Amino acid sequence: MVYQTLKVTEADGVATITLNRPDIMNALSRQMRAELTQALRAAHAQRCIVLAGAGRAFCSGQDLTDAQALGAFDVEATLRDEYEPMLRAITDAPVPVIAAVNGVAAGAGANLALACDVVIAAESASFIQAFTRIGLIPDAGGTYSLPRQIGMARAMGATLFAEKISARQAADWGMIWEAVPDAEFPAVVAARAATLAMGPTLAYAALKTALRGSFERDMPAQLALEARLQGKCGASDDFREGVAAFLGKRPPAFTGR
Ligand code: T3D
Repeated sequence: MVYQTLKVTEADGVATITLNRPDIMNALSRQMRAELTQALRAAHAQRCIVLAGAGRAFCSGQDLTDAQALGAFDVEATLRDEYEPMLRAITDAPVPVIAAVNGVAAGAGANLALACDVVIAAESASFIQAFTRIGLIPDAGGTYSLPRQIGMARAMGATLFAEKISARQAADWGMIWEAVPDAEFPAVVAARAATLAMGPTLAYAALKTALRGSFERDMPAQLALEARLQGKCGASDDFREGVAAFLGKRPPAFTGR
């Protein structure tokens, strides 16, 4: 599949989707949202997905020239019909999705990254909840993910002041998994992706289901869900292989089944 706004590569079970409009910091146009949703869904067949940005930014959020050009822009419909399917293609992916944040992630670009399962940022990267700067509230899942990830006080401050949050601060707050030195960033992302692509994919899908909805369930419901999901994992080839590898003192060769 050829995309106008993305670069997509596949190797060794890893699909790398790169937002590719570097001249405007990979802003999300209508076309990019449609292509990204399609590319993410296609990548569900791989064993790990990496979402990255071309050039010096990860993503600057909504393409504001697109919004202006469209005139009477129906923001509610855009969020419902274009942003939600794109974000659900990440959260509902049956494989881990890594956001490789190479540079600034602003507005919906920040929340696109935060929707991913693991966020790895270069130390020079930053996150900006830019919405109130232009008279909007955080969207693209920001009002859902931020209080859960960094707590209400920081979510309030980050969105009201709309200040730049460094990658290091984001990691210290628990907003992202890790901030790594710029020189090591590509190698760390590649190594993390390779680890996940060789992992027990079935268990990864189950743990995403268990963790992602856990704030909405009480303890008994969560225990029941864990038992049901673990029942599936316990019947998998990967569980048998994991135990055999442990007892045989060798690395496991997971197949994702
Ligand atoms: O509308 C709806 O559907 C609702 C949904 C809203 C979701 C949202 O995401 S709202 C928030 C939208 N995003 C922003 O408000 C961020 C706007 N961008 C910036 O604040 C800054 O560009 C950055 C902090 C991201 C980077 O700053 P800097 O100084 O490193 O770069 P720059 O010079 O500002 O940007 C470089 C170019 O990219 C520049 O174009 P030029 O002057 O070289 O021709 C700039 O206009 C362009 N650009 C950056 N962000 C966007 C953009 N063009 C269109 N849309 C953008 N979001």
